[in-house]
Formats: sequence, C-alpha cells, structure tokens
Amino acid sequence: MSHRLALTALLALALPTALAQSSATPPVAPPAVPAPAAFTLAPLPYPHDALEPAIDTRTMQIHHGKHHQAYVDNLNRAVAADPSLRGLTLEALMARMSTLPAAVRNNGGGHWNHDFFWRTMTRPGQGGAPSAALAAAIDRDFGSLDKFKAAFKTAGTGRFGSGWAWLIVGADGRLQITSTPNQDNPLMDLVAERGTPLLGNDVWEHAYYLQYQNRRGDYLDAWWQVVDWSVVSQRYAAAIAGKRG
Ligand code: MN3
Repeated sequence: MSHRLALTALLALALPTALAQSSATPPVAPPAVPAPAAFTLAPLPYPHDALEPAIDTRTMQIHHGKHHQAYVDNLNRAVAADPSLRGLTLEALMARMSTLPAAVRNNGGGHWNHDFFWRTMTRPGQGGAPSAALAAAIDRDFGSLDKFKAAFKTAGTGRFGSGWAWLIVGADGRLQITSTPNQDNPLMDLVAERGTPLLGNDVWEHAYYLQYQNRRGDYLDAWWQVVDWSVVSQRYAAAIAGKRG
C-alpha cells in the first residue's frame, strides 16, 4: 500500500469520528498549563562589558547567560519535583537547606549567590567608598581597609576548588571573612559560619578563567575596581539595624 493510499484510508476513518466527537461530547478540559517558573533570571543591572577591564565581556555573557541561567532552570526543576517547596522564597530555602536535596542546595545557592554577586558590582570608578559606619567597622575588626582586602584575598585564594569568599555580619554584629565551598552561602543553616552577607566573590574558575587563567589572585585584586561600596554599605546599615531590632 502506498503512503498516499494509507493516508487516505486513515483520514476516512479518523475524520468522521473526530467530527462526531466534536459535536456530541462536551468540550474536554484544555491541557494542563504548566505552573509559571518559580524563579527567573533577572537581567544584569549593567551591560555585559560594563565591568571591563576587571571582568571581560565574554566571561560576563557566559557566566550570567549560561551558568546562572542553568542554576535557575535546575532549581525550578528541583522545586517542581517537591510540592512542599512550592511558593517558598529563596531565603526560606536557605534557612532550611539542611533538610533539602542536593539539587536545591547547589542550584538554590547558585541562584542566590549570583543574583547577589551581580548586584555587588558596578562600573570601575563608580563604586565609591565604604560608608563612615562600615569603614569604622572594617577598621575595628580588621585594622584597616587594606588589611581587610588582604585577608579577603587569602580567603579567596585559599578556597580549594570552587566556592566563594564572603564578608558577613555575624550574630554578634562584628564583621567576619568566611569562605564556602561550591554554591553554599552564609545564609544556609548547614554552613559553619552563618551571618548576613555584605559582599561575596565567586572564585569558581568560570568566573575568571578566560581572562586570568590560573591567576586567581590577580582576579581577586582586580575585583575591588568593580565592588559597589554604596550597595555594600547599605547592606551593612540594614544588617546592623536588624540586629538593633
Ligand atoms: Mn559563578
């Protein structure tokens, strides 16, 4: 039997049935529409080339458009698989991370960390300086801004493999430098050193390898050019206000 004959025969059978159904049976419910994705990738708050020369354009394109997008997509998949997680904010997920699957930890952390990271940076020369209150706290807890930067670099270069270096406000209101592996962060209930993050730097190779190759320390040095101290200072003010309650 030729294809044409087979198709004609099939239509002859199927069409009357379809027509009969359309008139004789009530309309069936439309196919279920998938729930809207719980989490979305926000656009960068600046163009991809805005952080040049500290961070190159191509790295920003891949880091935001591919890596961060993958964390968002995989997080949505993981949350969709567990109805008890529906509607929870990222912060709520962080606070109970010790009870959640690794996919939520890795991708929820990845989403939160990168969102925070993009908003920690601005064009070189536009980052300003720490507020008087933050500068005083840095002097109190590290000795000086330069000593803080040196200690932060040590945390970043000392993180073996992939992870993050952080400046946090601890429960006692003091500043601390910490480091987490993979996509963990100081908001997660399972990390040893918890606190309110003020700034964090991504020391995964994908954050710097195209431009700096194995020179992670050079990347950490250059990163200060693009840290937005006005944002960091606002986070500090909010963290301290929260502690005073
Ligand atoms: Mn990254």
